[in-house]
Amino acid sequence: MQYILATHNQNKVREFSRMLEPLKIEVTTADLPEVEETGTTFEENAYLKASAACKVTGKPAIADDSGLCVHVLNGQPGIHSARYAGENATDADRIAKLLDALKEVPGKDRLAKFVCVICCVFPNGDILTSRGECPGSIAFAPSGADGFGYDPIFLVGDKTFAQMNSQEKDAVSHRGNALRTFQKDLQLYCNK
Ligand code: ITT
Repeated sequence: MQYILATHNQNKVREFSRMLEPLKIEVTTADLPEVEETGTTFEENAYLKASAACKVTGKPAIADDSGLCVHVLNGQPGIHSARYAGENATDADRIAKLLDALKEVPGKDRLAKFVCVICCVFPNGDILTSRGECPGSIAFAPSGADGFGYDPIFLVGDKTFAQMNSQEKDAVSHRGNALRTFQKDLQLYCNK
């Protein structure tokens, strides 16, 4: 069966493609309209994106809603991570804004987690939802050249996500954890 990967974020496409490869399911992108993310949770927004893509294409659709939750900022930017510094801002703008918000915060209080919720909606209305998290902390300055988004300032142990190679990131990341659960759920669903 062919699945539509309902995202406009090419970095997510790259991570999904490399992690879904062993699953032997055909995943493809499509030219999809932007969906307004009006939900108040990662779960609601992932469902909005997946259900809209399923409706447009008539195929099962997989969406990812993800973000960075900083404890001392009461979980912000959270579901607003993509637009934290405004509509047309760059990754560098978002990172600068977050580092500025934390400039008085000492290392021990810079705890954060990345969250990823994957939702798959089938044409018959069935829904699979998987959540993955990755605990870490926010660095004082960006380091590393790999990855995307907030990767240069998200520390797991002594390395940022942007200092890890793709296998290292996938092994611990929120998306890796969500995808491993999704993989098991999808297998169970398909064998029902
Ligand atoms: P789609 O909705 O089209 O999938 P998006 O980028 O708008 O793309 P989200 O609404 O889920 O997706 O926003 C997620 C944001 O959180 C993303 O733009 C990054 O800024 C950040 N983010 C998510 N996963 C990340 C990761 O693995 N590394 C770094 N930043 C990440």
